[in-house]
Amino acid sequence: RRDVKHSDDDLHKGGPNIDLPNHNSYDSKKVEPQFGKPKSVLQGSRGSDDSVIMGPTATLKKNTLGNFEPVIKQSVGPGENGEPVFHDMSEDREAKRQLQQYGFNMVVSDKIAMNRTIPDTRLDECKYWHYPTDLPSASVILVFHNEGFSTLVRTVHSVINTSPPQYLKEIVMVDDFSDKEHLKDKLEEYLRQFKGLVKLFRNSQREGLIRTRTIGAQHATGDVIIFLDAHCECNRNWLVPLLARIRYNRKIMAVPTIDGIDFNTFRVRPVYSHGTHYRGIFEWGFLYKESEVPQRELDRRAHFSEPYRAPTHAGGLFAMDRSYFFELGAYDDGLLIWGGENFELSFKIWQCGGEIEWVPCSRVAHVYRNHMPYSFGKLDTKIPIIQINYMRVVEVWLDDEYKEYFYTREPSVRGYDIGDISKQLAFKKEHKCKSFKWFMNNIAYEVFDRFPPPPPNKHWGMLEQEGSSDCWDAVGWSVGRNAEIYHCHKMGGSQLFRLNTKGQLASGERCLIPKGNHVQVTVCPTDPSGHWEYLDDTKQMKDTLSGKCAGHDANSNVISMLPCDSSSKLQQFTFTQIKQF
Ligand code: UD2
Ligand code: MN
Repeated sequence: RRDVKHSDDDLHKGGPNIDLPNHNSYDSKKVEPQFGKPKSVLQGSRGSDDSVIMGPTATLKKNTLGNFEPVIKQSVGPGENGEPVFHDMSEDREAKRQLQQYGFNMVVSDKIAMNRTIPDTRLDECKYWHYPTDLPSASVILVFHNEGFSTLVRTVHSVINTSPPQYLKEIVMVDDFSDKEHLKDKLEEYLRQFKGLVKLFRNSQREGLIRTRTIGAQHATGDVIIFLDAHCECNRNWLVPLLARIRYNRKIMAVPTIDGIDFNTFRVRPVYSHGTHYRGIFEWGFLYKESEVPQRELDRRAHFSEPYRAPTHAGGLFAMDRSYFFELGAYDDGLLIWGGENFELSFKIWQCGGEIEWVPCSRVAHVYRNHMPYSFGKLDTKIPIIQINYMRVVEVWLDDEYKEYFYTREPSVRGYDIGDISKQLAFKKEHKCKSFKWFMNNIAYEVFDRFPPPPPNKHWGMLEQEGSSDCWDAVGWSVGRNAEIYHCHKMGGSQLFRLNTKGQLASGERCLIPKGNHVQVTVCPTDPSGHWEYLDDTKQMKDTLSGKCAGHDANSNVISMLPCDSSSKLQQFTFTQIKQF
């Protein structure tokens, strides 16, 4: 067991509001650590699945003397402590305009101090961890495309204010070909105050966030790279717990817990209530999901606030050893603009010998936009680029049986030309990476409980009404709404349906279920079955439970459940497969 030492030399001056760490002013009587009895022996012992659990990265002590706990000086002002801020009535038009442009309310953001404090959302126990001081240095990488000014530079301030300077080597900013005026000279001038600690690079063409991150990593010089979105605020002592995990094992990707910043009020709120841990998983269309950490994983640890392993992560915020990132080939450079890169890196890490850990004591808040404000540029693809990205990941990292689950969930993209993946396949072979089955059985084992393998599709396509150009529509997949009938737009989306061999009718990740006299859009039940039957000869959609058939209400957009009448054109529908390419 390595000796954990700490010295007062590590003291440094933090930003205007936050001193990191102040060893002497802590009142230890105020908060008592919750020392649970360790459930199992820590420090490199072997768990039941024969893997090494938790390493000597930190020790839990009864005081915070000598660890990295900051003392926060509370300021007064709009948004302090993460309180919500509102704009005046007179600013309403401008606020709406900015919301439209950035996906968040820049009028409100502009009112909030660059160094505002946010609430400590960590578990109490987090204050008492003592970390080693011989930690790797970090380069924080911020890639951005047409971001708002105050949110972008507040991210920079926040990183500096909350990071012990001896570990923050630099902040690497990469501008992904923005065209907003405030991101040009004004930004460069603003960044001068940081005297070289913040480095700015610019792409000469739009690369998308994925390639831009790799570019940022190439410019970085720290031992560890940490990616953050360009609209984040870091919480107390967020950096050290991440670095400590990588110091213990350089093949660990360490992921902070992401709290939410409201896009309208910039209120900061913890993402989860205390007492439950979540981790990143996926469903078979590769929509990212978070789910309670299985007990089996929790039991590998001794203390509730310790890191735990996770199958994947949201994408934006994580720390990795820089050279390990490049040993893995960085991101697949065939991935376009946005989406799926989290799965690519995650599967590659797990299948090729690394680990992903979520670190509950490291928390960073992120503004979730209300909509995506930017376009994907002029890419000439016939299916959505996100699907192309998913297909690249699926074709490289999934075994055949699992690939089939994806194409069952997304039947209309099967066969699309996704470009060259030979480099990725060669990497997988050379590094003797494990199978997806291994990953599913050992790491992502709750995925099958939440999202069982989808039975094959019996029919899929648009559900087109006979003799018309009208189609079933799951209207934006809004849960609780009734499905309706609209002009067939042939773009897939919520007009693309699948009927599986077990009678479940679905569109995307939503299901359609007869409810009263209508057909309701619902969250799919875990069991992928239902009561729909498609009658090939009469072209009717029948509910075998009620014996009724679906029909277009002649005078409205409504789909009704009616007594079956095979002669009525209003009850005749065909599944028309959509070829988007
Ligand atoms: C989530 C991730 C994001 C990324 C994405 C999937 C979190 C909190 N966010 O979406 O990091 O993994 O899923 O790919 O996990 N940007 C560019 N060039 C572009 C587009 C975006 O540099 O062409 C920048 C953008 O300014 C921002 C970052 O990339 O700093 C992430 O973009 P986002 O905030 O729009 O993505 P988000 O949070 O919806
Ligand atoms: Mn974001």
